[in-house]
Amino acid sequence: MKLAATGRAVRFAWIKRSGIDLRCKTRNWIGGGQYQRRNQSTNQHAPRIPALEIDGKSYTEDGWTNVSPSILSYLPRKLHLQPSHPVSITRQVIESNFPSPTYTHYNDLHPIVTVAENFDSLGFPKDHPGRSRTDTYYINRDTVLRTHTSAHEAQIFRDNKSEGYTISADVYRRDAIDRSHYPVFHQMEGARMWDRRKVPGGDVARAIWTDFERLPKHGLSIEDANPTTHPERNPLQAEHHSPGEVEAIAAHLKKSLEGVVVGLFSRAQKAAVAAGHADAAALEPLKVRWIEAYFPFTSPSWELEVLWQGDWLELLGCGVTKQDVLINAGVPDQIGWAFGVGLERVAMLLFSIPDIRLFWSKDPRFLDQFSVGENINAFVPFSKYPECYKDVSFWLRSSSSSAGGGMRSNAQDFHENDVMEIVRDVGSDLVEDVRLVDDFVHPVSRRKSLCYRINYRSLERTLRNEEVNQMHESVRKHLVERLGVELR
Ligand code: FA5
Ligand code: MG
Repeated sequence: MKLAATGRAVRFAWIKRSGIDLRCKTRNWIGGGQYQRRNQSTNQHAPRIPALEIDGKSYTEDGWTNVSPSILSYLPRKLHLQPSHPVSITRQVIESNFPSPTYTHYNDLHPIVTVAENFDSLGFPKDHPGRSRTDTYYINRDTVLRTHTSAHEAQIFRDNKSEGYTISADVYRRDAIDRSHYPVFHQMEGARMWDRRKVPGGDVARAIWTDFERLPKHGLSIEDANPTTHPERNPLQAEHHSPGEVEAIAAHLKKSLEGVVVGLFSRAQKAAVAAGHADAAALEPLKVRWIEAYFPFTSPSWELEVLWQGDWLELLGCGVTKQDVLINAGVPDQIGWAFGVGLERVAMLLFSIPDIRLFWSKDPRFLDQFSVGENINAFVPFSKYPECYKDVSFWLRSSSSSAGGGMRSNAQDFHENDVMEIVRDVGSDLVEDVRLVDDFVHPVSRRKSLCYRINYRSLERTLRNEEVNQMHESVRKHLVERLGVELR
């Protein structure tokens, strides 16, 4: 991969938002977030190492840095802590299934973590795609915006304050743009451990089954077609756990999470009936299923899906915590489970919120619809404003040029998330979705052409034509400048 020197000066912009200091440089971007400061040959100043200052801490920038000021501006929002925000209400309802003192609730852990915390401590292979700069926001080579709440697992296991915990937090991923994807969302992590040395008679499976019996019962029938472990697809950690121990952990994990889902949706259904808009779908019995999954830090692993508007929707991932994570965290005698649930995913179902961008709205017509209480009220859309589609077509460069110019969007290293990032930087929440609508390779030149359709639509007002045109022109300009593509 190449670095560009496009010859623009490095300037500093100061962004101050609700008590957080985001000192960011406007910089020369290249796709994938690579950039390089222009060499200052005038020698008026001593060479300065570029740095980002965030929350009073300074982070050295390097060739890995790909966070933008617009992404950093989300750090202070913390929707999971805003009273009466649907993300926060969802958090509180789920937390109530995991009461203290068994569970400690961590809700204010800082989003900037080390690569070691986010990936290494969890056993992510070095070539795992989650580590790539097309998927993850890097502050620098060693530091990222957490991509999941699991980034804090190892530290909390090490602190060992209670048998269980939940962590709720904002997480950041470079991703597609559509109604259910946003580069910032919120997760809740949960874990429950049992210490072999502390359970009666050292019989950890029996202790877990005893705790299992104490969990609230529910009458929901849940599809769970697979065996607890499968030698290839979902293996037992045979060197650490007996089959009986894993059966007990899996049963406790699944029943705990089924309790969460049943609790949440019975509230939503009650609310729908109370509001008088209980249509057939709202009253249908809830359909839930367990499927096998893979995570580097659990085995066996599962996902819980809910049937929603005719499709299976993934709500959470979970599994039996890898013993290596616990050994490395200095608690080798503990065994147990962990899960991670997407709070927006749950909130969208619960409150019938049709577009993930709405969570970030400061419009009182959105925010005033929700309050903390026994019941959950369905969101009443204020209006659907007109959409405005615009296409942009471009050629990727046919070959990489390592010298001079450093344009890097040849077909090999082009990544769609770079387009998404540019559109997001320019259009912010005024873009509803971005889709690839055409894709072909020229038969003679072998150059690749792509056409993306951008749907501009505000959730709060009708956009003016000229404002859409300006945004679209700016997207086109940035595609050329940052990705080195040739517009068609
Ligand atoms: C994880 O992030 C794991 N850390 C979960 C985990 C924790 C597994 C502990 C095992 C033990 P995943 O990438 O699937 O897994 O995300 C978890 C949940 O976050 C998903 O099930 C979904 O509900 C939500 N989620 C994931 N990506 C998005 C997105 N782009 N927008 C909204 N919600 C998302
Ligand atoms: Mg998943």
